[in-house]
Amino acid sequence: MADTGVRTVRSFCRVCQSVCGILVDVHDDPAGERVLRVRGDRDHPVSAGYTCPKGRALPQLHHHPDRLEHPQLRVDGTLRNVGWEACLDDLATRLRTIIDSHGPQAVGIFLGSGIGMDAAGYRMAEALQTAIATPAKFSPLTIDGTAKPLVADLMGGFMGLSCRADHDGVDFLIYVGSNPVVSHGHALAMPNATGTIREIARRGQVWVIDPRHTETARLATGHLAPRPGTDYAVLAYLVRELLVAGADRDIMEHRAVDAERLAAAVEPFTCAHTAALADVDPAALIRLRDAVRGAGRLAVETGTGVTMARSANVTQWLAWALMILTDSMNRPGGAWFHPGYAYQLESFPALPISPPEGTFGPGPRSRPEARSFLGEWPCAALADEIDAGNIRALVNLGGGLLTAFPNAAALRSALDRLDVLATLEILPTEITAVSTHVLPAKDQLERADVTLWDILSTNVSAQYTPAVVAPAGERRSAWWVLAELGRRLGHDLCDRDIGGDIGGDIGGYVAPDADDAMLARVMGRARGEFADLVVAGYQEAPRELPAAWVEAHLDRLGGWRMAPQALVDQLAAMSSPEPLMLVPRRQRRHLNSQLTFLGDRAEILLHPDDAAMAGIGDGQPVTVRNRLGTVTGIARLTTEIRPGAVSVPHGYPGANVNLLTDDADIDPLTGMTRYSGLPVSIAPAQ
Ligand SMILES: Nc1nc2c(c(=O)[nH]1)N[C@H]1C(S)=C(S)[C@@H](COP(=O)(O)OP(=O)(O)OC[C@H]3O[C@@H](n4cnc5c(=O)[nH]c(N)nc54)[C@H](O)[C@@H]3O)O[C@H]1N2
Ligand SMILES: Nc1nc2c(c(=O)[nH]1)N[C@H]1C(S)=C(S)[C@@H](COP(=O)(O)OP(=O)(O)OC[C@H]3O[C@@H](n4cnc5c(=O)[nH]c(N)nc54)[C@H](O)[C@@H]3O)O[C@H]1N2
Ligand code: SF4
Ligand SMILES: [Mo]
Repeated sequence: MADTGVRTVRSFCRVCQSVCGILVDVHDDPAGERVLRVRGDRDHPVSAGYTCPKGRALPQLHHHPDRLEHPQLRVDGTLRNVGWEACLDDLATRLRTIIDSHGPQAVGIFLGSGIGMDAAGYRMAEALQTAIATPAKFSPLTIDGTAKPLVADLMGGFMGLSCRADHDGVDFLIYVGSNPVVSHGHALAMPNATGTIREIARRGQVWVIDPRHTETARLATGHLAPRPGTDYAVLAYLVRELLVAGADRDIMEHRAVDAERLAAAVEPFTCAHTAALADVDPAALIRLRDAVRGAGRLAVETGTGVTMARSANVTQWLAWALMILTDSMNRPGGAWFHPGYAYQLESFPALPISPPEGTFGPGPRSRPEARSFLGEWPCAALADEIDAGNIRALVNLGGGLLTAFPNAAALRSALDRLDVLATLEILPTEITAVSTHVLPAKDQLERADVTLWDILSTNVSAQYTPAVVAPAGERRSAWWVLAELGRRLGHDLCDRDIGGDIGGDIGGYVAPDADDAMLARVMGRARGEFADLVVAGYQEAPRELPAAWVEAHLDRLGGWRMAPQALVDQLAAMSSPEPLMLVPRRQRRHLNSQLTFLGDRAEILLHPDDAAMAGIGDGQPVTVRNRLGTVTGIARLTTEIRPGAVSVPHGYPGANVNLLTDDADIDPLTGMTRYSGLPVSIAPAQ
């Protein structure tokens, strides 16, 4: 190896939450390190050699010619390279002035997907937000899906119940509005989803409920294509039928409360009513019902097709109801609850039990109807809060904002009103272009890291990677940038608890390359020693199923709450779907607004009948329209999508679907934006 100058570093990919094990080949050239290649690590205990095109593109991302290298400050309308001192001094002075005259809530913080995969950076961002004491915290929670924690809270009395299929044992798996073959799972890490799903379909049944015959549906044993947003009806029908016959008696008697109210709520969902509402063949519904009745245990996995719809909460509720009624919760062959690796839920003497009406806090002043959920404000309220003059500075930590938030046109003009827009990024974006401060961060190959979202894993594990290469230019670790900003605002963040033990020895100033010291603190309360994780790269603890801590929690709860009133009310208020509705979808070679240079295009999938009615041909530009705006992409006519659904991907600055999404259209319980099931019209592009 030494003679070729090529070394191989074992790491893990942090483009998405599947955190595949990778081997990175680096050429140590006197002119600088060159990242040559990323390939799958066959010895990795979870991903076993799997990678996708996004992970394999890390060398291209790292060496992207536009990568940010220097802190920039807007002077007289132009971004200029200045050193860290000048940039951070200016930023801190301006934030201090804003806080002094308008209060801490005038500073908003967005913890975007970019910092979401940077463990020390993310924890330091939380510490900064706590130190500033601003309630104006935003994250992808309210633009991705709030239904999962909400339903965990309302039905299970604890938001931290993170439920997922027991892939090793499940013989009957239903996907609703998720396409893991492309996405690798929603709120669940599925490297090599294709292999996992094939295996389950071989030994049992996999059903996909999706308006599109997706890549995942192609591997499934059954597919149902209801009209967008009507999945709740299909699940309500299954729950209704199980309550008539097939529900587990023992569970009904000892582990479930309010079953009568659940039965009353789903009573209207007869086969005929459901078939008409969802526009599916009644015979297909009966086949699915019979399969469910015959299955014994099962698991239902939902994705963004569900969590972004108006019916998000009720659909998630009924998915859980189905798993509870079949005695699948906390059972092999059903679903399990992740206890956490960096934190350990089973070590709590008693998990807190939340009130039946849920847990919410006060929201932003400009949007009285929007509440805070999980300590965050709805992303959909950001533009209004800026327009109202309540938020005057925004710290954007690795976020796409305009391609991610609803009503991009309104947000764009709101951003122009800000006194301060500071963006921590690795590449220039349409947000850095309008920022007052641009803070260049190390990319994932330039920093050591651990798996922050270990609860999304399919097992109880953690990973560590060293930095693969040295950072170029003046790029710094996100945690260092935030700690230095905090220090200038009078907060010693390096001395704070950022997830682990308060390390006595690294308070005060910390060298910018002390990534490992920060990671040790992030992992301070973890199951294994950080020093051992550094050596091994991967640590795993046994998975307990059934888990005693879940049963103990249910004992204290008194059984699953089968019919939370808020959800019963939302179900009763559901209205009929519109004739033509926009639905979201992920594409293989980009992640949200990232990696669009790999060649994915804004292809809009249309059923040939819908296209013919609008006079649109295959491969022609099509304009999708509603009262807010238009988005234009290339039409692809295909019978893989059902009539009445228009599938539009997101993440393209030049074909931004968020010109159509409405920041006023939020879930009244949680503030989640509606991105799925928007009424639209289509026409050939002018
Ligand atoms: N209409 C519509 N809107 C949607 C969605 C949809 O389906 N439809 N999906 C929603 C979902 S699920 C989500 S999660 C959000 C995502 O929205 P965002 O959280 O805004 O995510 P990205 O667009 O991925 O932007 C991430 C940014 O981080 C930067 N970045 C990459 N690596 C690093 C790094 O190592 N450090 C730092 N500091 N930055 C880095 C990238 O360059 C990129 O600009 O969008 C939501 N918006
Ligand atoms: N390649 C790639 N991978 C990604 C991402 C990416 O951008 N690209 N993004 C990552 C992020 S941030 C997230 S949150 C996850 C999301 O992961 P998933 O939720 O699995 O996302 P999708 O692959 O878009 O699958 C959503 C499916 O819902 C369907 N759908 C739309 N509307 C409805 C509806 O009303 N009912 C039903 N039943 N189905 C509907 C769509 O047709 C689509 O097949 O993916 C992650 N992984
Ligand atoms: S699925 Fe792809 S993007 Fe996600 S971690 Fe694995 S290689 Fe990276
Ligand atoms: Mo997401």
